[in-house]
Amino acid sequence: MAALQVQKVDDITYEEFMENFYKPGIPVVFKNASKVWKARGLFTPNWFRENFGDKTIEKNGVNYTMREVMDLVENSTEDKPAPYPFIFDIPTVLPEIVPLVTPLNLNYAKPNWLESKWFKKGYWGSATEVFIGGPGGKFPYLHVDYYHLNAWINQLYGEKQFTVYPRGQEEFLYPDPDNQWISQVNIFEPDYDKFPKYKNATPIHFKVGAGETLFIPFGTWHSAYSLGPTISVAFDQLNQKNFKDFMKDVWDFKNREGKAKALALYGYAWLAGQSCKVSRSF
Ligand SMILES: O=C(O)CCC(=O)C(=O)O
Ligand SMILES: [Fe+2]
Repeated sequence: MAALQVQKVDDITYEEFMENFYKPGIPVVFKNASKVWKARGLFTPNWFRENFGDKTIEKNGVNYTMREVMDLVENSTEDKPAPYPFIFDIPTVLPEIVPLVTPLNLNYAKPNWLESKWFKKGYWGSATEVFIGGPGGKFPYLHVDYYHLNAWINQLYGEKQFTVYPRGQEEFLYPDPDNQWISQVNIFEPDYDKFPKYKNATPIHFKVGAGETLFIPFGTWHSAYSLGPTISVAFDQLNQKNFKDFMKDVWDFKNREGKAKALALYGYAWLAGQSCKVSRSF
């Protein structure tokens, strides 16, 4: 029987996390995991304005400064929402905050081969990013994350509503035939004439507040809705458990760019995975 709610846990051990959530692939919210980050309690719209006000970001073809982004999300309303999400890539755009989100793994998201030198950040669908949004901001589609990576979403300011679906509901969710990772259903306003089987889907809605961390196991369909001005830090995880599915995606994605390229990159990723497995340091 699929879980119809997402549990919130406080101070569980790493072993408990692995047994009860990681291995069976069950989403969970940690109430306190990010207490090991200096970012917790520190990240606010004003803190970003004061420290990084001039950093710029492009969204839908428009350039914004951090200051403008914060003004937009603080003035956003459900009726007239600011664009969502604004994303700042941490390693390239905000490297100064890396020490504030260390250890990235929170002592739970390990092993993480994406932290090894073999899997350079920004490739293979992996990213470590700051997400900024305002009330009414909706993630544009229901989806599973590319490359079958696990996602870790750390809510550091404000509250977001997440929606996840128990595994095995693909047939109710109408993945786009050209892009299997994205659902054709607008879950915020489902068109049941077009997507009648969506009636059988059992979305699980829950809120994730400041200081909380959501673990989304690979292959879990999900989406998000910003309930107020929000700041979160998201990162991905890869290891032995999702490596086989990851490799299949590497093949499928890279094959679109030609067989020779796919072979070379597949070979590289396979070797990188073996190195991580053997070194056991991630
Ligand atoms: O926090 C959110 O808006 C969800 C982000 C997400 O699911 C993604 O970037 O893949
Ligand atoms: Fe996602």
